[in-house]
Amino acid sequence: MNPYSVFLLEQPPLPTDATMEATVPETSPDTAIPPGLTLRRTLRGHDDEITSIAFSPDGGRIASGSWDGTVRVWEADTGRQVLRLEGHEDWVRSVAFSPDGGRIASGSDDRTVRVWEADTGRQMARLEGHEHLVLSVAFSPDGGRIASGSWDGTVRVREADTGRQVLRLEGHEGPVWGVAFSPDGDRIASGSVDRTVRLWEADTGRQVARLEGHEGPVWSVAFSPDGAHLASASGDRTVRVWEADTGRQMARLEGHEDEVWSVTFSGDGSLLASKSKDNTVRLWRTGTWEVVARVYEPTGKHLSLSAIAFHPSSPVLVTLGEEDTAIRIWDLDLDLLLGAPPPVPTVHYTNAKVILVGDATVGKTGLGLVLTGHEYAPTDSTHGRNVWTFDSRKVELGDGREETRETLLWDLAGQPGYRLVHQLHLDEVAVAAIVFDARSETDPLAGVRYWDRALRQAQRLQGDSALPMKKLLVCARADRGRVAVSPGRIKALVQDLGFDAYFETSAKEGWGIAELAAALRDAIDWDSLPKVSSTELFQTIKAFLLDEKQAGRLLSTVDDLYRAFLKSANAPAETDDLRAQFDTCLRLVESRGLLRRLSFGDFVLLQPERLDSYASALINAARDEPQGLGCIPEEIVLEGRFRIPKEERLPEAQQEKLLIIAMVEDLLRHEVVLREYADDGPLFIFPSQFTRDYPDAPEPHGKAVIFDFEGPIANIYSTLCVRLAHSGLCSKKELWRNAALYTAQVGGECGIWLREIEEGRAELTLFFGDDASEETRFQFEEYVRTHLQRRALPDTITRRRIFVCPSCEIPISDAAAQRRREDGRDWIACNVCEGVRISLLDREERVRAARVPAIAEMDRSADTARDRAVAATVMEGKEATQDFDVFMAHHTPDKPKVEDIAGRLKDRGINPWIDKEQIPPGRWFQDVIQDAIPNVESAAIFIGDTGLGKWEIVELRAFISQCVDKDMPVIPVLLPGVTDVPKRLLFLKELRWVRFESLDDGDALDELIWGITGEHPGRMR
Ligand SMILES: Nc1nc2c(ncn2[C@@H]2O[C@H](COP(=O)(O)OP(=O)(O)OP(=O)(O)O)[C@@H](O)[C@H]2O)c(=O)[nH]1
Ligand SMILES: [Mg+2]
Repeated sequence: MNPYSVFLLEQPPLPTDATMEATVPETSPDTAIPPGLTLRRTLRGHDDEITSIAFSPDGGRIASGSWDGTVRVWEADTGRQVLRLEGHEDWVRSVAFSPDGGRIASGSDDRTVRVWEADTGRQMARLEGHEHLVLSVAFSPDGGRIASGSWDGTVRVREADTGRQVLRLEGHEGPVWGVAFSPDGDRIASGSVDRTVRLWEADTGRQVARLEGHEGPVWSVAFSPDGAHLASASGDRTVRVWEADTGRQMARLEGHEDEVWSVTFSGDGSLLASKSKDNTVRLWRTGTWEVVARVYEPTGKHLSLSAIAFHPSSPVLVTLGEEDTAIRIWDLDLDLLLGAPPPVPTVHYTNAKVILVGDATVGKTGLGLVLTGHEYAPTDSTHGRNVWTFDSRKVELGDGREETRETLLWDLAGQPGYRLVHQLHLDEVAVAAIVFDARSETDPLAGVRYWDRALRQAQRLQGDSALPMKKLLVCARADRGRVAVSPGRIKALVQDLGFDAYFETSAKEGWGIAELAAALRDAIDWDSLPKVSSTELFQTIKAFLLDEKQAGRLLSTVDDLYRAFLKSANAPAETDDLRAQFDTCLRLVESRGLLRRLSFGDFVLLQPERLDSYASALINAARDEPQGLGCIPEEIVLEGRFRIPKEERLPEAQQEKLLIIAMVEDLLRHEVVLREYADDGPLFIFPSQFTRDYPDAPEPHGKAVIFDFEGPIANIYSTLCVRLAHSGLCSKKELWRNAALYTAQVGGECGIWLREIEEGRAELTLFFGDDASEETRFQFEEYVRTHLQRRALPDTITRRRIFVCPSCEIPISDAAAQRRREDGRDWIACNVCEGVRISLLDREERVRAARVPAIAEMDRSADTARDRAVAATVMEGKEATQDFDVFMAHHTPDKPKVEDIAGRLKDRGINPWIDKEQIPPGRWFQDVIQDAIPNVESAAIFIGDTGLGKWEIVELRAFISQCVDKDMPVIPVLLPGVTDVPKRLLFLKELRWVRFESLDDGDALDELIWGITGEHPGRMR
């Protein structure tokens, strides 16, 4: 969603009165009113676009909020405007009726929620407290409370009468755009830019579930009337339907061709309506999730996130019409909508992902081949991964519908270098087969535990919406001789790790293959997997993309791919929407891991597994670094001067460069690597690939706390090293394979030492220099603990405090310390040193000024450092592909300021076109623009206190109209010192502008980035 996109201003005239009659769109099959809907009435009156509408509980009235700052109340029957609620000092974004119809709540950019008497329009309350825009409001079903979601990332729950805040729901990592109460009032759902939906206990504010799955911001959430389901609308162009109890994702609705802005259920639960930026409202039949109607409703310039509403009890729908300036009331013919076959056929499918994991050379690829119907053939070690179709069939659903069930088999390379990388591919797995080699000379079962833990950890990261996963244990290459492990040990392992079954196989001889294939098939619980509703066109595009992939196409621009699609055998005739549909499909296929859009140059990588092979080669190269420091200069990396198996190397240098940049971006994003400046330029450091051992182990001086945990150790350790280095609490001093030493900003040393106890289980010892303050120790430990809680298996983490005599450094036994503490003593005498008392106080007890640990701050600082490193890499890609994001138009005297902002944009990975916009003497401004326009995605017009210089109004208008033709956002930017758009440029006010209070105004920069990319940075400050 880009709030800055220009849809108006096709011609230069100054803005006119918004109440004008809108032109009736020409009727084409796309814009015609679909059968089953009758337009009853259109309500007009707001002075600007409408953002939100709500029906009163008796269906008699409609409330609407608008950019004009007012809430209006209308009689549904007559269309008469009965009230105009004034008081908000900024745009109104959301409205809600109380369940008894007596009150209306509204949320606004003025950071308040107001409560109004619905009959008289009297303002009853003004609820303050949110630290930023209020984006959504909802009444509890008993009318006693109001929940509001805000840009500040919180949901606040307040008493509707007194305004007293009763709960503050914290957890989202970005603005909260959607909030809803469950019909029984027990739960609150919220959706955020952080891509999650969360469920909270309405009484206590406890977060009960985190629903993961969306790949874009969540703009709106709605419960079904029976409370069983929850729907969410997202910038990823899908609607998802979740089981409200369990958080399981039930359905994924594809079809919209742009961001989906709002969802709501009809009063009887039979329909779900969704509104999208693609200028349509779609009605879906619940349960079967078929589109039963598609209404053409072009949107306005701005976001409208609660812009559809059903009558609570009658078949009536209201939408926003005339580019969000009017309210349209529709009568629905439910018999027709629900009874007749849908006008556009919906394609139903379900995907299942089956993975083969295990150590290198255990026989995964051999199995993969024969399981997918290929002949057995000897294979080399895999680089990256293979993805095969294991099974694809159509199933009758009984009600005339048919579903395609497709199972993909992923064979992940097992070499150690991939362990870090594969952790990223273990999501949404329905069945995992962990493979081991019967005849391994060492311990054949060693890798099994590792992969089991890695899978469990990946499940955990997917929150409460993780799929239930079945696990099979598979012994491969059994033809090579008797299994070197006793049946008893295998049985114990199967029980211990909760495998669903055990198989002995030989791909070569075909032993056990049919049984394993049948077991894999049976293990898929199709009903538990999200059902996808999609369109035939999307299926055609997807099939084309997969064909291109199969044919070995590697890297292509979206344009080239699209052109190839148009020429392909099954391509439909080109329409205005086809390109948008194609782009949407690219995203949908990407979300299955089958291709990757690069963050620069409009490129699509059709073989994303190539990223894995390069990543693994790089990780190995770092490990082989002669000094054992796990690092490698950026320059060498970007030029591909590290060892890669010959058959894996891309033949073409330019393509390789782009691939490497994308690969580094991934590694930085996942914090597998640190980017640091050394004397001779930036370096990449892989903490997990250090080979040097920590010399002071096993007894580092100042041992204080030991954590014991299970999980993917290399990942946990390297991300901890990376994040601590960027936490702002301390800076990195030295790294070893198994230890890291930091210096706290306020002085004092802190260290971690890792000891692997067995595969997947480790001990992490924290130690401190004598000069480390209590507060530093406390925060350091808190940070490590939080990190482990996030990344290790939570029920495996234990903590032990070590008490050491300050004089002789001999530790006190755990039992002794515990006994003393149980006896109520906070000290113990040293056994060795006469008269020395050892304090037994721990953690908070020792920190006198018990300040809340600044974990959130440290986290933010680590996130920022990561994002900067990622941005620097993305900029490399943008430079290599001459990919500019924004044309920075400005007047020469403002250049220093504009350059300053340009620099800040670069730090965030946005590539500005700044050096080329200088208008050489004698050249028409128009010509320069002509050069720039094809190369940029958006334009920012900087207005300083000296005005616009050469920017003459006519030219500016011409420029803007060109942007309109290209559907390119234009963002007027007011530089510091300018408080308003100058009079003679008043027409710029039609556009949404950004104002910098000072050059380091972070909010303004976020807004500008939002305008440029269409994606809100989603971060709160
Ligand atoms: N005797 C015998 N050899 C096999 C069988 N399956 C695979 N192999 C051979 O064993 C070696 C390793 O097998 P792969 O399937 O490539 O091993 P992998 O688990 O995919 O290993 P990575 O790709 O490195 O993770 C290869 O030389 C295969 O040809 C089998 O059933 N019997
Ligand atoms: Mg293999």
